[in-house]
Amino acid sequence: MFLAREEPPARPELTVVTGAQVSERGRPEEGPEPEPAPIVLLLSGPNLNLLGQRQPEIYGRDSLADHIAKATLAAAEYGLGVRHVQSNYEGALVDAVHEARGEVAAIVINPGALTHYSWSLHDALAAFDGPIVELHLSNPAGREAWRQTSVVAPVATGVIAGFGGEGYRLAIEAVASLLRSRR
Ligand code: CA2
Repeated sequence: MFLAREEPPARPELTVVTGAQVSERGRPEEGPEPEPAPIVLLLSGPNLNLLGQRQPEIYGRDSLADHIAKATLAAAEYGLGVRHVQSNYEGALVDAVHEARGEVAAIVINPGALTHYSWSLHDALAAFDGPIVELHLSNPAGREAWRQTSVVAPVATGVIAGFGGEGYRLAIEAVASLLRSRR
């Protein structure tokens, strides 16, 4: 089948294929299967679903959805896809890390307050093979003493903290660079 610009395609995902040889299965007949975009799992811990509603002087005015949208756009620039999971339950986040194993290229995690005491999240992340970026909107090192310990940091590749929402873009850039250097 040959799709020309003026011929409306039967399937919306074919709209980007203009003037190319396309098989009945909807992919170019020649050349290898296109590689699926590597996925970055964004994990958000307890209370982050309330971002933008309280304490804007610490966490900013943007909602979590705003941050994820920006991270998704930044990831697309590097040919990366994004999956996002937010939970107020430690076990759900542990499950999400387990499910990421072998499926996801990298993890960016803002564990919320779990940062400071969740050894189960620490252990789950330790069993993940790809790069892990620990991300915080605020800079916990400059806040209350109990926030100054991270049990996640020892199993993270690196930590980005204190840059507000800009941290999401920085985290994606870090992950893209780490994945490039692994190739
Ligand atoms: O700075 C960060 O990103 C934190 O991970 C945010 C966590 C906090 O426990 C960490 O120490 C640092 C908490 C996020 C709670 O955010 C709220 C936002 C609005 C209303 C209530 C909580």
